[in-house]
Amino acid sequence: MASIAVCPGSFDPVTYGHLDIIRRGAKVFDQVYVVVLNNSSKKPLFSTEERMELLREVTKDLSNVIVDSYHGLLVDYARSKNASAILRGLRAVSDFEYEMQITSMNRVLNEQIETFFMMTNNQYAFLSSSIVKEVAKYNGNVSELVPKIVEEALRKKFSQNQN
Ligand code: COD
Repeated sequence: MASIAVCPGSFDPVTYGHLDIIRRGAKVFDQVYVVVLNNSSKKPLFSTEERMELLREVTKDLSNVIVDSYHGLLVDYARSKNASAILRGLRAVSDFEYEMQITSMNRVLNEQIETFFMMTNNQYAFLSSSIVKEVAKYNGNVSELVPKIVEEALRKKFSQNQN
């Protein structure tokens, strides 16, 4: 039976930290659905379509990765794809409390789906979409943090927002 995982997130926008987790996940699972979901505590800068487009572009060399989006509960999406795993990344102790909360909630909602955590690559331990947006907003250099296409999308987005 094929192992199917869902890698959920806001991906607003995708960073090298996300990409590292997706790439490593794609080596472990037969199929990985990278799904853009709504995190009700965040107000996204990029539309769902824009986030998906960037994700598609930066994962195009990974034949077992499918980019998707969903409005609803993650566990419902996972069930609809016959996924048995949720893949998440962990950066620091500060991530732990939040991850424990959503993992426990997801288990209450569907106890058939296991959550797997991958430790961040040390290189990306400090990296988040929020930090990238903060730096890009003030014209800082984000070339080490995100792929070129994301860097360009950020530049475009912030120059539009200034007009
Ligand atoms: N290194 C390693 N991992 C990283 C890094 C990094 N530098 N940066 C981010 N990550 C990991 C995160 O830890 C996370 O696992 C993943 O990448 C995505 O991160 P984000 O920040 O883009 O996504 P989140 O945390 O905002 O995603 C939250 C969800 C959208 C998944 C969540 O809100 C959700 O499931 N929403 C749908 C509604 C639902 O089902 N709610 C019930 C659960 S409470």
